[in-house]
Amino acid sequence: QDLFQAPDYYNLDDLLTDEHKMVRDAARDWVKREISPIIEDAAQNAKFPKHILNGLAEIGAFGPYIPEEYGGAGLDQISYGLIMQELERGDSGIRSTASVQSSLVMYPIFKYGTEDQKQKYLPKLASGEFIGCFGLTEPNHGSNPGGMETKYKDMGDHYLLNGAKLWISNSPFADIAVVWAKNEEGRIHGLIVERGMEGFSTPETHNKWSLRTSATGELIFEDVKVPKENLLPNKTGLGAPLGCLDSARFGIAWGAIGAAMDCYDTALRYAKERTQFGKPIAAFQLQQKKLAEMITEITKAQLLTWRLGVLRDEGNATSAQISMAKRNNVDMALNIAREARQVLGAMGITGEYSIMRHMMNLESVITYEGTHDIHLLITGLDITGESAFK
Ligand code: TGC
Ligand code: FAD
Repeated sequence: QDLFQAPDYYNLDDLLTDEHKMVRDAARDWVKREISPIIEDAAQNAKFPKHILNGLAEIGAFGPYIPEEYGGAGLDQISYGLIMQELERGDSGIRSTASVQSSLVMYPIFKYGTEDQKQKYLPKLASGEFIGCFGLTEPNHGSNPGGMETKYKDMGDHYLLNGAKLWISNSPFADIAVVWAKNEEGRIHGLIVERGMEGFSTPETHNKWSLRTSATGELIFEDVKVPKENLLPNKTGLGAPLGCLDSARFGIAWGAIGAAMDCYDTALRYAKERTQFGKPIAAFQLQQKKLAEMITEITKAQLLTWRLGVLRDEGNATSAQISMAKRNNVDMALNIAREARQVLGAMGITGEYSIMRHMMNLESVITYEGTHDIHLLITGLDITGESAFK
């Protein structure tokens, strides 16, 4: 039975509208009903639970902020954040599937695509009939995607695509891939590649100790003929994929709070129930210090993301502000997972509790969408005006 109770130490619910709370509670109930009972088994067996795709679509997790005319839920950014928070409370891999679909596949088609592309793909992505993936990272270019080697050539009536992408969430079963590649002048463009195109394959990456409920793989392009109408025409250059990352990083900043909340709630309940030396371990100062620091950090992160959500809804959030929230909140969640695991002693390493799974998942979350180091450098650049990347 899922006993999770969301901490709200500063009455942050007062800052939410009725719609926010309704959307959040629907996602929370769905996670309790559909994710909690199956997630440990899925993680132990490293299997993405495909049967949940319809449910994710029903709670509006695919394209929450995409307008209803394209099948999206037409919600604001705070609602999007709250859905990601609830999903990641269940598992980072489930949130990953939803953030890739929403921010890395639907968002670029919505923002940079033609009307025909929007009509063709968005409703099917919103309903979960199509699953998408996003190919930016390459074997030789992770933190520095601008160095990408994947390229396409104009062949007159089609483009010819060659190259490879690595570490791509959802790739093994995705119906479409939004792929970033350079043209003959070295300018980056987005292309929609469909499963079944000749020369396109998506081998799965096995033996991950992290994000085991999410399928990760490669995208390999060997002379793939891509129809010209599959090019996203309305934004080019590295700023195009980075714009999608802003949206996904925003969702991750909220998602990480969900994972942290689950670790804290589990550790608090355990500490009250577990007795040693004739007392509940919650009565010992060292355990109280851990728990007190956890709720403090969660509360700070909640305030940060709420404010960021307001800024984003106003259209005023900068990329650097989003980067700071992603870095801070994922780091916070990982530290809480490590501390919470210790509160549970040996029980903390088992699959009876969610903490170790969150902890392992968060090792991916602190790496993807820009590593912790890269996000420190983004803030460094923003406040000093000096780029320390190169
Ligand atoms: P730089 O010269 O700074 O910028 C190139 C152009 O991009 C513009 N720009 C942005 N535009 C929109 N949003 C942003 N966040 C932007 N940041 C920069 C910039 O203005 C410039 O435009 P223009 O018009 O002047 O050309 O680029 P750089 O090569 O120095 O790189 C900067 C750096 C290192 C910050 C960037 O490359 C970076 O963020 N690297 C990290 C890579 C990364 O995050 N990869 C993520 C891959 S996807 C993924 O991990 C999905 S996991 C999904 C899941 O399962 O949840
Ligand atoms: P590298 O870039 O090789 O970095 C290695 C180390 O060097 C890191 O510690 C990094 O911080 C450090 N470093 C690099 N540059 C600097 C610098 N300038 N200064 C200081 N330190 C530096 N990508 C996609 O495109 N789509 C996806 O769907 C996707 N899903 C993913 C799913 C999972 C489970 C994982 C683990 C990754 C996924 N990624 C995806 C890839 C992810 O975005 C990259 O792993 C990430 O950007 C880091 O790249 P890298 O692994 O090549 O590390």
